Amino acid sequence: MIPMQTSIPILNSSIDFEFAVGLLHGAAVVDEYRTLADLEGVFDDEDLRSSMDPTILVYSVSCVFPVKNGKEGGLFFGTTSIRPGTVGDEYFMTKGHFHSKIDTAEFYWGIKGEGVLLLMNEDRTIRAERMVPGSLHYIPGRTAHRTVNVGEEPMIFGACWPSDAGHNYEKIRQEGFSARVRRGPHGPEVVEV
Ligand code: PAN
Ligand code: ZN
Repeated sequence: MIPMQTSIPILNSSIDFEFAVGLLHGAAVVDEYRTLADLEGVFDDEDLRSSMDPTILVYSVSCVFPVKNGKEGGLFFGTTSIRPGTVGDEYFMTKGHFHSKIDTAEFYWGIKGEGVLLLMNEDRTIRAERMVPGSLHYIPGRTAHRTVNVGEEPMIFGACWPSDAGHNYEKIRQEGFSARVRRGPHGPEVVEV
């Protein structure tokens, strides 16, 4: 099969997007990496996390920012790859955030692997959506979002969000999510806390 590839001319340089695998290539692509060292307080068993190899990669994000951060009316685009793994029985996951401009929404879609998307309202009611290749997820405004890799391979998903959304990590750092995703005897379990 010929891989689907799209070229987006952007900021006077071209970006190639390999849709089937979510890979972005080009001078304007910004890559960020989150290792266990960057995830203090994210997992329930903080003592275990801090005793593990801090260089272990948990997830990476490749983004394109066609307009200035904070500008109204533009869109940002990124793919996230969460490696397989656990801290104790809790699966590797993203930090998670509300958007700073809290009413702004976002689309996610599954590209590879198996995941769980946790969606939490401001009143801390939570729901979970299963992420698989081809699944589509609308994250409404005022909703914190975190993704969890519950499979044995990297879990890759795409995201598109408004360029003025911003990321509020602080509220989640202080209050956490009201559910955790753990490896249970019969597979992943979403456990309310
Ligand atoms: C995504 C996330 C990405 C990494 O692009 O930023 O998956 O998750 P954290 O930002 O929570 O570390 C997104 O939701 N953008 O708004
Ligand atoms: Zn977001």
